[in-house]
Amino acid sequence: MNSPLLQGIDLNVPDFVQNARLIDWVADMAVLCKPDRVYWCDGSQDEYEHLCQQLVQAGTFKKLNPAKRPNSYLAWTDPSDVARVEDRTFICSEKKEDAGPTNNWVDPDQMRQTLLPLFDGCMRGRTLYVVPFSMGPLGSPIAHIGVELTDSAYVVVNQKLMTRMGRAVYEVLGTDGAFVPCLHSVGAPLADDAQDKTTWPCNPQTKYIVHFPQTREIWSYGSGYGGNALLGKKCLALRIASSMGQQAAHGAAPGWFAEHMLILGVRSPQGKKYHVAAAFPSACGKTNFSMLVPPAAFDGWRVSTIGDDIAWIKPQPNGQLRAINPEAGYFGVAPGTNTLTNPNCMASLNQNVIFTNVALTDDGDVWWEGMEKDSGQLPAHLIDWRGQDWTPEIARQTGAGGKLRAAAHPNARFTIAASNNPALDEAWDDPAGVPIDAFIFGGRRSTTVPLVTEARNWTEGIYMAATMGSETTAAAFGAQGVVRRDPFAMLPFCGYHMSDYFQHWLNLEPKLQASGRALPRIFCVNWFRKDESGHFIWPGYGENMRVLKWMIDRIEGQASGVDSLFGRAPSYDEINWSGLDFKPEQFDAVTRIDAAAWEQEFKLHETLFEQLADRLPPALAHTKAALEQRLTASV
Ligand code: SAT
Ligand code: MN
Repeated sequence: MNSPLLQGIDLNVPDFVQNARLIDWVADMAVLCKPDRVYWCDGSQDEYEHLCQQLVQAGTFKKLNPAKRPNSYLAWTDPSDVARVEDRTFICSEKKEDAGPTNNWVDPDQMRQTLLPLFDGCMRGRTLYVVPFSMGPLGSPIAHIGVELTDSAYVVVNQKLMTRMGRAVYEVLGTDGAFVPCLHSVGAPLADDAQDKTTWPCNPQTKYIVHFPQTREIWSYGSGYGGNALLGKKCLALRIASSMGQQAAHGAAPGWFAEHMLILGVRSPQGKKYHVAAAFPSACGKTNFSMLVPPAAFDGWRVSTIGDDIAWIKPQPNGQLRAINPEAGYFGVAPGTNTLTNPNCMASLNQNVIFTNVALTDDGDVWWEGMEKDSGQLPAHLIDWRGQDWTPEIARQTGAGGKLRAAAHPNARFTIAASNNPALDEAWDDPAGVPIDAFIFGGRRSTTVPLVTEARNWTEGIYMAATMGSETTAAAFGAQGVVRRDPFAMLPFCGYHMSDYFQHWLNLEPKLQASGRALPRIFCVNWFRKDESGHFIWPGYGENMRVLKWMIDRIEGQASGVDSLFGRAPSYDEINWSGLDFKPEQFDAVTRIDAAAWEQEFKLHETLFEQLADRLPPALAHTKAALEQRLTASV
């Protein structure tokens, strides 16, 4: 392949890139963004190390002490660029109604008119990296390929850990294979001296995270952080993919589902394997749950990880729902993680890690809030995520509300390849996926929602998932700790009208009926209930195995449960308490249904339904009426 010179930019197309549409698109985007050079990533280890070295030289990365944390790096972002920006995230479908009332919408033509001048020359002085990646096992019929063009080397090295990235993807693309074009710029062109004045280039004023579901394109401008910039994750694997899965449904075809769900495997001592997909909002412990270590009382049980954040679920002709993890790595929350809360995760972080916005220790290692539980003490001195001195004394003086000032940002993250995880499931990379036996939906709720209930039928389960609420976390900009409805934990990630999304899920039941196979069970959980003094009642983490085991007993017909307002619930003695001192009063405190609180809760469900009224499936309104009637009958 020759290398055309476009308006002074050498495209440098390597021989192994043969896809005409890809080459044309890169050429067009290079002309638009005007980088100094174009570099086609091959995904090799050499390339990774070279780029990390370059990031160290630029001051973006600090190389950690190799004796403590081999092959690992620490990045500190601009303090304005630390989380997803939901109010700058757009679904630009042709019609506003198709984006629905929960998404920001702008007419696609108008959005292009806004974006083109922003992208014009946005990569001046920088390199345009071509990053080919596969979401899902390479070449698998359920995988989709994306190509991200980015001017951030930080994005390239993260994508290397998070996805199947590199030369093999160009091979799968061949001469005419399809891909989702993902254009990303930090939005900080360099002046003539081509020297960054900052170690975290971004655009503090202007950010756009834009999805065009009809043409399946992603355009992201102004942020270098996480889901704003690693476009395979929330943008492609959730927003674009959710819309692709729904568009694939017609007639008897059920389509497929791109979900904000972890996938875990549970193996019984007898060797029977179950698979569970669980939806929780960002920063609610999905990584912890997917790497759970069962307590000693569950000797012989093993939990293994298929995925920690996203599931693509494909209904099969035999009625099975098979799920794959489209990602190949984890971008997890560091603060709170320690060997007590998640020993598997701590072991995954021993080497080959990119840390973002955690603190730096004096011996060149990392630290975050929660690690003091392992060592029994706070470090005497750190450099915090803003690059400032941190001592317990300074933290006490500068903290707000009687708390120590945090050394790590609350949304600080680690990036690792899935292969780092000692609890990785043997089938995690299987192109056929794993069969799902149960779905779990959970939010972060201090009150109201009980520890666990099982839906009485499919529609009631969809209702539970659709009306899920959660206290907001540091994963997105905005006030924290406020309860917001987060249907299926998909509020920020659904690429189309939320009511149509509910209908897509409801349609599964009639469409799979012909197979004769029962649909997966649906459970609703809340690990986060607090007592009057504000302490968590449920111990959580590994102890969640006790709840998981009850679910398996339900699947096996070994626990009858008791009737509850919100489905079937366990009785105290259906849970294995061996090795845990958890009294019936405490159990009552995490499972009790407070009628007054639920009356309020149904009002909040109503607010959501009013917002979605134009297309809300009637089945959900009927379920709500039935549940409210139960509540009235119970008081
Ligand atoms: O920053 S990300 O969007 O990748 C993480 C999250 O919100 O869960
Ligand atoms: Mn997530």
